[in-house]
This record gives sequence, structure tokens and C-alpha cells, in this order.
Amino acid sequence: MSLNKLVSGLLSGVVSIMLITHAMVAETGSQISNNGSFNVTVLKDLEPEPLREFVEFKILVIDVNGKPISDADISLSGGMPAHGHGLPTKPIITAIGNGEYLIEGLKFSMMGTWELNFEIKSKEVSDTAKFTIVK
Ligand SMILES: [Cu+2]
Repeated sequence: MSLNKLVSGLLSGVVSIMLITHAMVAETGSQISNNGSFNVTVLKDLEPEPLREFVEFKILVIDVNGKPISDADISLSGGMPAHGHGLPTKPIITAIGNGEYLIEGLKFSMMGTWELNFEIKSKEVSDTAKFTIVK
């Protein structure tokens, strides 16, 4: 192997590691759904997102064997339990393939603790996953 090839090989390895690290940092976190059917990952750290603006993010849904669930019917509810109110907007969720779903139109209207509850219905099973976000 030439020195050039060796160096470019090493560099692409470094870039791959940086991309993997970036992907991990970008996750708000993963949750196993309440009945253990799905692993749901929010693919953006929502806590630094601005208040009173629309937030757009993706989630990844896989089953217990790691298989992406691409054809689920997903709805999102939530709000602030301490304030007794729900979400100020009605987010739209679109399947974009490979187990990923795009969420548009979410808005955090004030500081405090928010809950996001994803209700996920696949062909086989229905389950929910809850995320807590502190703004
Ligand atoms: Cu509130």
C-alpha cells in the first residue's frame, strides 16, 4: 500500500468516526416504548431549540430486533403536566423511510418541563413512548 493510500484511508476513518460521534451527540435520547415494542430515538437535542418558534426534527423507530419500522401510524401529544396544558400546536408527522419520521409544527411556548408522548401503531402492535424535555 502506498503512503498516499494509507493516509487517505486513515483520514476517511477519522471522518467516519467524527460523523458517528456527531450523530450520537445530536440525539436527545432513546426510549423503549411503555410496553417494550419499540425503541424510539429523537434525532435532535430539543432542549436548546428556541421558544415560541416552530421546531422541526426527526425520530427513528425500530423494533426490539433493531428492524426499522417505516409504516407506523404515529401521533404526538403532550404538554406541561405542571401547568395542566397540552401542546400549543398540532404537529404533523410524516414517514420518510428507513424507520424515520419527520415532525413539523411543534412549538414550545414557555420555559419549564414538557412531555412529548408518541403513540405508535404498527401493523402488529400499538405502543407509546414518552420523552421529557426541560426548556
Ligand atoms: Cu406551561
